[in-house]
Amino acid sequence: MILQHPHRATVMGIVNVTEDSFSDGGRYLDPDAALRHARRLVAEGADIIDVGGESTRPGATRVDAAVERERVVPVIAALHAEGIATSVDTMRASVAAAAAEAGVDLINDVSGGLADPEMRAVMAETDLPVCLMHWKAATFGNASGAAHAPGSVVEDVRRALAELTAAAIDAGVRPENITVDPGLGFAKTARDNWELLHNLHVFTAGEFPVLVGASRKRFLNAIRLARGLDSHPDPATAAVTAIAAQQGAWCVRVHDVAVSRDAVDVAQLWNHPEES
Ligand code: PMM
Repeated sequence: MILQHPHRATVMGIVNVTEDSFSDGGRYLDPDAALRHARRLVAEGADIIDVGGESTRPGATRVDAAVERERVVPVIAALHAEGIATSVDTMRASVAAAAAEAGVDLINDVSGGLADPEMRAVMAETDLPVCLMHWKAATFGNASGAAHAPGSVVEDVRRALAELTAAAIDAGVRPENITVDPGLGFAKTARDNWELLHNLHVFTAGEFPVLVGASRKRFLNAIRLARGLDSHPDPATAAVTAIAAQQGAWCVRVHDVAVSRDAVDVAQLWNHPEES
């Protein structure tokens, strides 16, 4: 399941069933709206839909576990019934376990298994693919703040991901189920995010498939804002997608699937003209 296509990056479409996510908060809080949006993303070329019930944007506060579960489980169950692959974007073991019952295909934990002491056990018991994201935070309340000394972010993240993957394996997660994510925008400066992308090869050369989540993040919006233009980050996201796919990223997590699906298809054919 992790490798959807041997020569094309996987496209993960985002459905945030939240009030306040980075860019689509409040739009899909109603399960029917979330489902309609997910189906549209699949029609546009998404391979998997990432369903989240809790925002991590700077300034966000955590929601109750029960609220988070009630937001994501019905959407995951309905998509599963339609044969659509899903991931659950959660830091809570109980939500991940409920999502697994509902048929989820991947557990995406932005804390990399650190926020909830039970999470790694659930990852191991469900035997699902997992995404372990890097986020250096004391409380995992929200993604504000910068946590890296200048020039150290690539090595910081590389080392931290090595620790997260080792801890998951110690807890019984099979290495074949593990994917990693440098955590763009999570307690990182714009420079940190660009350093991580500049050094993406450091991560893609590692043992685990790499997910890149740059979509609509502030450091991308900044490109247009610096030119005095309104923020419209999806073409910039698609550019990141194309380069990340070209450099061997396993997956891109994006809001606007259509442009990023074009970008991964371009990267695929660029590398494998025989597949045209
Ligand atoms: N970013 C957000 C939420 N979940 N998961 C992974 N694996 N990687 C990310 O970069 C990531 C994530 C925040 O973005 P959103 O609020 O727009 O969903």
